[in-house]
Amino acid sequence: MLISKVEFRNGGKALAYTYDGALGSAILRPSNRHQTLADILFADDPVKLVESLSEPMATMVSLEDARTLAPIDQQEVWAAGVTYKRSQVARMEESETGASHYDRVYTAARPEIFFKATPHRVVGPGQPIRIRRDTNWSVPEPELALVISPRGKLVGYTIGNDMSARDIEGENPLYLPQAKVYSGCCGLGPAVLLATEPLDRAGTKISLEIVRAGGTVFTGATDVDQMARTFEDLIDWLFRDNTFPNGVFLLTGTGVVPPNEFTLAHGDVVNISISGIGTLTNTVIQS
Ligand code: DO4
Ligand code: MG
Repeated sequence: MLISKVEFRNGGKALAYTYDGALGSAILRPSNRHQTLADILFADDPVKLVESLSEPMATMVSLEDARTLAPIDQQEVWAAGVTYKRSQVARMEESETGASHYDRVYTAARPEIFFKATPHRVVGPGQPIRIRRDTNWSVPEPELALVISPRGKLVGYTIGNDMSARDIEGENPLYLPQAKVYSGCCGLGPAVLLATEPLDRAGTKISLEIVRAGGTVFTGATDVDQMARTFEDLIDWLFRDNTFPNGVFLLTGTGVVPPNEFTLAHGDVVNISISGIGTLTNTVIQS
């Protein structure tokens, strides 16, 4: 079951769900206790709750007139890094001074985990995603994002784009927060897939397509099984000496990196698809 946030032309917002695509989408009736995405996602049994709040099939609402928003309310977004071999190799190539840090963290017990975004820095499907004004080498990072409850329970998955300025990070690893955290630096959406059963890691494909002036200039793909860490391990480290009263999103690292001569440009369209979740599409701006 997929849960999304939608906005109608008249500005009204609602939560919606989709069952396997086949049944179409339905709007969730808000109740006094269930208004936000967190109210649904962090409930004891989200599927049962959604079923109890959903309009009967006969009154299903068409979502054609609605636009999908990023599936986030008050949560912070964090990110894990160098969890795929491809990311380790790319980072070692780009780094002028810090290559061995990436090498070591790939195999260390403690993963790299960094703060990525607050909700106001996150863009949803169809919204412009930004490259920094002071970078000449930026890439999107297509990542599986975990949705985690305040108690540290994995409740769902969505698509994340961990936009990165490779020249800034490469100049000095201490510049990582500037390479990663800025206005419009993170894409999320289009929907949260509820984690009702363990994810089929080998069968979950993450693909990236970058389109420029109508033509594809890069495609790449990986599957979640290429990730060197388990979700449980990453969540365990994230929650050490940290609390997340509103829950948290955790991007799990990239396994797809365009070649070193490639940089995103203003006007590019980034499509990130993950099996079972959908496609997150954003146009890139640099302004
Ligand atoms: O080490 C820097 C960031 C790594 C990252 O974002 C990734 O591997 O996805
Ligand atoms: Mg990343």
